[in-house]
Amino acid sequence: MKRIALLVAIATTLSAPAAAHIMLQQREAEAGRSYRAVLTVPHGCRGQPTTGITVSIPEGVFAVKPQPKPGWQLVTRSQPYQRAYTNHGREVREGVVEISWSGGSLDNAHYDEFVFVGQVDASLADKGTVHFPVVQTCASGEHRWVDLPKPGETAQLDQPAPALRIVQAQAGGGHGAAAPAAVFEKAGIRIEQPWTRATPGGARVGGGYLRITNTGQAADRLVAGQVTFAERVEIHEMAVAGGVMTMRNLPDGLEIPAGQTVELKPGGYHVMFMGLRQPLTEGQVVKATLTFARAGTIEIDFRVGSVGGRNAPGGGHHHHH
Ligand SMILES: [Cu+2]
Repeated sequence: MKRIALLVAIATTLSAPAAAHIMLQQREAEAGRSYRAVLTVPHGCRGQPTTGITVSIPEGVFAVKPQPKPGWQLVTRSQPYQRAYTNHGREVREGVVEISWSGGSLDNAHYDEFVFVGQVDASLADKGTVHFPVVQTCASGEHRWVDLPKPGETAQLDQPAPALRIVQAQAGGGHGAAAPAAVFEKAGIRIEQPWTRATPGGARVGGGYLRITNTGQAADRLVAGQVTFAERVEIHEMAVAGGVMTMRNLPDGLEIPAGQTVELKPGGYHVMFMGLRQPLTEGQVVKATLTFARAGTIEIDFRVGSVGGRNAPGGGHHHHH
């Protein structure tokens, strides 16, 4: 029994090129950056030529574009994403989730590559690894490279889905571990003192506060935000309706008139972190991306103050008790 298994293993090793599985050539990608995926197809199905490759794109890899291949028909399937992503300052809500190259013929003795590009969302850094299941169709039969590892399982999978490890992007420029900035500026928009509150255990939402000044000549508009620690970011207004203080989502965002400052503070305008994925603790600094209609995206840091705090932590107004 053991001996047969060994012989099979040797035979497989001899008959197949170095990598017998369909894989990604580059198996590591940086969160928040673009990624060029090269699927390597080293063999057909039990001697049969490959006639089709279909790959599924995992959530969080967005703005995907396949590279056409001469001799192969290219078909993509698009659908809404589970959430909105930001690409070069633009919100992306739907896109390609499946790519098929078909109608070609790749001989079992030959090797080829199938290429697409996409954006790896920053939030995938928390996931560690994402998978791109592939169905390889042949003249007769198919290989389904769709097996996913179960948590804690290290056994070799029969037909593993191509895996991509997501790593934190290397900070460019060598900033070191400097204290977080309190002022962020870009294209006529100045953001000062972003802060939020520590959340008591189990809280599902949190508010973000900051001061936005439009130093430009034209009105701008805060239209969206994105953070890794919550499912989505909304722009809210507190208002009294029928004698009751309520929060209202501003679907068109918040206008920042030219030359003016708009304050987002408790009891007024604020950004709302919906669906917190983790509690916020006092003293922490959390990253966010705000999107403006004109200025585009601006990366900022929110300092986390105390539960129920009324002012930005570590600055602004000091109260003496
Ligand atoms: Cu709110």
